[in-house]
Amino acid sequence: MLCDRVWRNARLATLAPNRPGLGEVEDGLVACRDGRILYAGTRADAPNFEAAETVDCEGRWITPGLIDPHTHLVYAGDRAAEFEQRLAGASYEEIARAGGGIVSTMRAVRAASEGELVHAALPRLDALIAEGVTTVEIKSGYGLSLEDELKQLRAARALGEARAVAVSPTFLGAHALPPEFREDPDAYIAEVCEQMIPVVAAERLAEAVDAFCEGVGFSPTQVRRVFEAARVHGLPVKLHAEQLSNLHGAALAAEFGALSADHLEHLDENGVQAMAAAGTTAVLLPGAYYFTRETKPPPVDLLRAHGVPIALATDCNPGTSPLTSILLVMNMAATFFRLKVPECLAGVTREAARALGRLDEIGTLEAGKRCDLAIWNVERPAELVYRIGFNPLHARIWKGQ
Ligand code: DI6
Ligand code: FE
Repeated sequence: MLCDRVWRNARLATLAPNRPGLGEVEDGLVACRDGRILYAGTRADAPNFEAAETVDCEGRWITPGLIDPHTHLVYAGDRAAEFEQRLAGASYEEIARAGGGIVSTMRAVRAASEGELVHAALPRLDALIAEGVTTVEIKSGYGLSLEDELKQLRAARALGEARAVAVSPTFLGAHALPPEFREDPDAYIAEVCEQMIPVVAAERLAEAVDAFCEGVGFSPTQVRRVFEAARVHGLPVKLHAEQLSNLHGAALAAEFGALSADHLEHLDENGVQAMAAAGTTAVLLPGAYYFTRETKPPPVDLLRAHGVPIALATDCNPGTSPLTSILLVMNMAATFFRLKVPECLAGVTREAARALGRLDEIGTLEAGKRCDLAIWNVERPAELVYRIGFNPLHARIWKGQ
């Protein structure tokens, strides 16, 4: 059988569903044609491939290319000074109320050009790529005006053109209240629903709509309006829910068939049940948990008991998770949230793909999917979760290259 490339003499963590654990294959082989996986499995069962190029993996492990399904990668400026204020005793909410927080990043983003946003975000994207990330979700939400939100989404798209990585852009206009709407938050929500979402949808600048459902963000009633507008324009939704308090955002998201509900430290069993019934993925963000010194972990046992898929992400953002290591995310999820090794690896591959609504395209090593691979210098997959601050990536393949 003709193909472009074969990776042989490899051990595979296929993450294929219906297989236990990591779907491991000893003496495995991956064949690629036209950027797609033609075959991934044992050498013994493989057809005879005639490949233009054959790569000997020398026994290394191959996983699906890693996926970061929740980031705010596109922003300008930094918030290191606020970090110092927090070290001096100020809380995240106090800083936000004093005009810092998300609004200070908004000012920096508004002042930046699209090109400057791309330039600022590239080192963060490159850090993720260096750890085997082949797909990254990127949210807007620091422009908070039509023009500036569009600029952020265009910068996200440009990042995907600048690097060999797939970008999945999300519109997060309802992230924070811009100061010009301080007296009338509902008028800002109207702007998001009536001015921004229609343009974002028409210009195909986002694949989904997100919101921040929180005391310092928007109320469930306001989020509902955003979700209704998204539905009218055919965009799936996801939600920052139950991060600092329980406003029952996850159940609201589930009511709209959300792709995911994210954070979830304060989620209760009703919310878990609603997510399970709707097929909504839980995206856990241990970087934000760590950086804000949260002490209440998300209800992982309940998520498991109800069969809610669990994904993991960096939440890379300047305020609560200045983190650009997906490997460290896995380690933190294991240490803080007690996820098992297969759950951690599935969380940044198969379940992350599910959270993006792209499981038919990426996230496992299965024939027909995009040939996105990460090849690792490890003896066992647990090393990818166990080590702290060490990157054993040997090679990263995107679309077969
Ligand atoms: N939750 C978060 O943790 C970030 N956004 C959100 O909705 C915080 C973003 C920031 O502080 O800049
Ligand atoms: Fe976030």
